[in-house]
Amino acid sequence: MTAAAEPFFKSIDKIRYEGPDSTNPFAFRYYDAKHKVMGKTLEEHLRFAVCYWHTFCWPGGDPFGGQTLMRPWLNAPSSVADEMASAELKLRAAFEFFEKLGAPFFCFHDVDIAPEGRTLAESNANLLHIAEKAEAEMARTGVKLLWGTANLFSNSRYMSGAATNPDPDIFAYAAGQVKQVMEVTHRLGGLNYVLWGGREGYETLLNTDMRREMDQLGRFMNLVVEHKHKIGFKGAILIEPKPHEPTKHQYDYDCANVLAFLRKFGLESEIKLNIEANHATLAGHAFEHELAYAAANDMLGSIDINRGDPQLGWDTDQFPNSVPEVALAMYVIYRNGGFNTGGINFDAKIRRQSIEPDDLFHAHIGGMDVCARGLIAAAKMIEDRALESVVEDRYSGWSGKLGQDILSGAMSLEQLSDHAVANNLTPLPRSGRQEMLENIVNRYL
Ligand code: XLS
Ligand code: CA
Ligand code: CA
Repeated sequence: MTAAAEPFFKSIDKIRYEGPDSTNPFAFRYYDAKHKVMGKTLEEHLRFAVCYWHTFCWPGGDPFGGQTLMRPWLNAPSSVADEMASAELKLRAAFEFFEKLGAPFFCFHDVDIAPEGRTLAESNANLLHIAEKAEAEMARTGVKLLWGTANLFSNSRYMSGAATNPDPDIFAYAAGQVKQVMEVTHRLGGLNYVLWGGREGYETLLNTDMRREMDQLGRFMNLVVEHKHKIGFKGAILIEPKPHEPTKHQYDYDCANVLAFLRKFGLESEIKLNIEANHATLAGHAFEHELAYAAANDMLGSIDINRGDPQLGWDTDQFPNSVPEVALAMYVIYRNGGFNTGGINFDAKIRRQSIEPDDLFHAHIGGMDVCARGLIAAAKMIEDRALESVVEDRYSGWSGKLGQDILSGAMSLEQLSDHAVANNLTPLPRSGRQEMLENIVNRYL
């Protein structure tokens, strides 16, 4: 065996389910992949994905300091051959990790898996080379691709946006990058293609033509959808809303904002949403609000379950660790039918002091266990109709004749007024029962 082919996570064996009483830190206590709730296994429901970028590419920096995480594939010498060798080393470590963790899916940006070249053609060739290796690793391990995406924000060419850039050459470069990554995603059997707005936003109106930038972005999204159909990619195209960071104002602020944008450009039946918990927080929403808004508009595609921090002001991308919070999100997702092409991606970073490779396992094991506990609690609430029956009763009037006539358009404003007067309507307020419902939820946690 050559040194390069040695396992990276040498001391770790396959992570197994050992039950709630286990004290083994390298075991699942709740995520029993084959356990069934609501007719499917936890594995089939949750569809966990590990993200390539934070888990294998992030060096541990924060706004005040640089690298803390030392990995053999980071800080590669600058020769092209060495960069490619590092990318291959990283790929092997990544698949070793997915396999040992038992994660069924992964997600990547182009620049996470392959080094950028000096030109688009070189970058495309690098990506294709690594994609071939990834294809072999996927066949070997059975790990699948939840989604691919193009990084249209790190390179300085994108400092003023990609599709919204004032320079059409940059729009063309971004189009070329997305074309290549979508084709690679298709080739790898990816289930979704994600577009996060990166730097599609602005810092100051003093140098920005907002109408023009929105039109550019609408054109870009239409081109992406056209190409999807052209190549026969059957997966879903997803947009990931985020209100700010890195730009002060992002054009894809939240679910409602993205839906309005899609409708303006005639794309609402072509694109769904990838909703991140942390971005909901940054937008001033609860995660479950964003999920419910998407579900109510048939726009729920996939989720990034990483959370923010109540005290820190930047996008901290932490692993989920609160069962009550996650259970409410799970309730909304599975009450609305769960995932189709989507799944639960950990777009999450370990903390920069968690410098041991083992820490990557602790983070993902904890996150998967929290999600499993949340889903098990939510499934029980759904099956018992614990909240549902109260909500149904609250709206029961709408199933009666008056409610149906209003919704069907059978009554005008005048007819409603006449109805209220003629029947001498004196409706009484009814309790919303919030505390009682909160107590019911707590019984399940
Ligand atoms: C950044 C985003 C990013 C997307 C993929 O805040 O969360 O990681 O998920 O480009
Ligand atoms: Ca994020
Ligand atoms: Ca994300």
